[in-house]
Amino acid sequence: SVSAESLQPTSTHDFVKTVIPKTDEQRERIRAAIGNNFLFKNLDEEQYIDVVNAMVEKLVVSGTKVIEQGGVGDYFYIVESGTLDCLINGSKVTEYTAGGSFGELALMYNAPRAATIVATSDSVLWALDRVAFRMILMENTARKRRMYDSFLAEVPIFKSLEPYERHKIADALEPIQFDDGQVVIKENDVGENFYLIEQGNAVFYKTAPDGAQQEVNRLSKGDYFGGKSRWMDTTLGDLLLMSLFTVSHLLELALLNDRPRAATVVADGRLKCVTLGKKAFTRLLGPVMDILQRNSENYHAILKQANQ
Ligand code: 1OR
Repeated sequence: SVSAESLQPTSTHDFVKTVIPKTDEQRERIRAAIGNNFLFKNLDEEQYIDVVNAMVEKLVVSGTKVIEQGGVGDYFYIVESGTLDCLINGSKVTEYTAGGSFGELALMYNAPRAATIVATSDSVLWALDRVAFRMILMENTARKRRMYDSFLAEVPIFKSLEPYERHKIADALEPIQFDDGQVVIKENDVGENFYLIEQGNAVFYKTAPDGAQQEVNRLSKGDYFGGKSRWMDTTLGDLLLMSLFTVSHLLELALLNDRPRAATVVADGRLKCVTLGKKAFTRLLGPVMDILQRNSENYHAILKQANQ
């Protein structure tokens, strides 16, 4: 089981900063690899430099076991290029491509490795040692996962996710707040974000033929919006219908069907949301597909919502 104690960050004075010399070209490649990863989003400049200094480049050939389930945690990995499979008890549960990361759990909880990670093509990885990970990345990651876990567990589309899958979504969420009367999205605008309401109320208005603003809906905690009018209806609706879709097909479809926002959304009182960008949502579609297959009751509920 997971003890709170294991989440105590390594204290600063125990920590001798690792500096592994790098060429400018390597630094640039690290920048590109971690630029696509949510866990690195909120680093200040010093933390960023510490991360880059501590990273070790690992070239692995296809077939290499990077992590073995049950083993001891030493490194956290970010994928620069290549592909890797993640297996639990011999069954594939997910895969990683450029910008993906894995191996944080054993470092966070002092637990055995929860899965095996094997390269399915020659890959370039950047590895961050246990001490640097705990020192720089762990606190933010753990806080965010804790903060959003019970909330995400109550949101219909995420309800039947495994806790670990919800943690990955928590990693990708960005908080955003609005004051009373502030416009969150505007009818006919083109926007990319999907919003989940964490606290407060949002009112939806549509412009009537005579130009008047008519209230058409009101949403509160746990409800979501923003995706429906533009790309999420496509992704969810079509995805649900064709579960064999690949992510790239979905993306194509979503882009072809780009539509402006269908309503204006205004904060009614203070409104706290978390937002998920299109890129993040797309990356998280894999698990969403699985959930839908796993839970056909949810499937129909979502389909209904998507078609409303
Ligand atoms: P680790 O340090 O335990 C294996 O080393 C890594 O596999 C683990 O950290 C995660 O980064 C990654 N459950 C646990 N670990 C997972 C999972 C996972 N997926 C990837 N890893 N589940 C699969 C979710 C799609 C949950 C299965 C119940």
